[in-house]
Amino acid sequence: MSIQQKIAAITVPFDLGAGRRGASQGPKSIMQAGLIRSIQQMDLTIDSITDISLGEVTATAIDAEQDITNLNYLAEVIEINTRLSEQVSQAAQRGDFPLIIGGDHSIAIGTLAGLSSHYTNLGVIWIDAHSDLNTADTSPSGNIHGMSLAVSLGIGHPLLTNMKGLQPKLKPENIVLIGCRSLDEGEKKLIRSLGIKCFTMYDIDRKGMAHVMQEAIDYLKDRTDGLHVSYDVDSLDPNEAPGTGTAVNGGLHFREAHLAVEMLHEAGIVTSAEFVEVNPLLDVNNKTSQLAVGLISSLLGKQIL
Ligand code: 5AB
Ligand code: MN
Ligand code: MN
Ligand code: MN
Repeated sequence: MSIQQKIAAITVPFDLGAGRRGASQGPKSIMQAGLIRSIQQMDLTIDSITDISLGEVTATAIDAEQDITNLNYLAEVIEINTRLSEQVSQAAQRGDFPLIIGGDHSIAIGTLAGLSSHYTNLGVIWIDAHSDLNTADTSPSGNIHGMSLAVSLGIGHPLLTNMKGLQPKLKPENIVLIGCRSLDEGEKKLIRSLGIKCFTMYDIDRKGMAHVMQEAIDYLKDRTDGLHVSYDVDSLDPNEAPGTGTAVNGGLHFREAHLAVEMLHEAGIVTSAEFVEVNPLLDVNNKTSQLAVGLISSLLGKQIL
């Protein structure tokens, strides 16, 4: 983001895309951990804070659909994401920096739908233990938070992929995955067949986070005209981020997780971001909410010295 740019914070207290409840309390907990104070200390301006809540779900279009197996809470996921996509699109239109606070990762569907029409080559850095590239056919759970990146590529149920018309929202060559260590078979096939750039935990161990991030930045900076950071806190090791619903061992350490966003800030190419999957019900002493505040602040330019 540029220093003159204003932040449009959008909170999404939604967790029906996940298998366990609790991520809906993420935004409140992250706010209580001092997000706004931390942003203001950096002399950045918050233009607006908009809360997207789930209204009454009138599932008529979906009731008429026959083929909705293995898509848990499809109507609710569509409803929340449709609302979110409107707000994100308006923020981007105003020239603000959209900062989305989840909520489970299914909300990336609405974020990316809202961003896509503002860019011809939107890039995405997806920092996550998972790749969220399942479809109803490949998902072991039916939970839509494990499908959001596939949906944004135009792969999935039409009621999800058609959101805001234009589709697909992303091109596979404009995506970089970072931190993967739990991929389902269908996801592995898709990553290989589409040639999606993927830095697994093996690559991070082998090359180091600084090297991986530099490669990711160099790869994306020339081919994209906007860059969205989609940060799932389960990318971190469960010792660092216990408050998340789908924790996987062998994740990013505290400094690696921060270095990633520090380098993204320094590169000056990030145009929007979302932080998702904080579940305060599973947290220990608010550790994960505090971590999220630190990561968001670093992405927005907080420096150690
Ligand atoms: B998260 C799993 N691949 O599809 C599935 O946390 C987990 O947004 C998905 O990355 C985790 O259910 C989704 C097994
Ligand atoms: Mn995820
Ligand atoms: Mn994940
Ligand atoms: Mn998760």
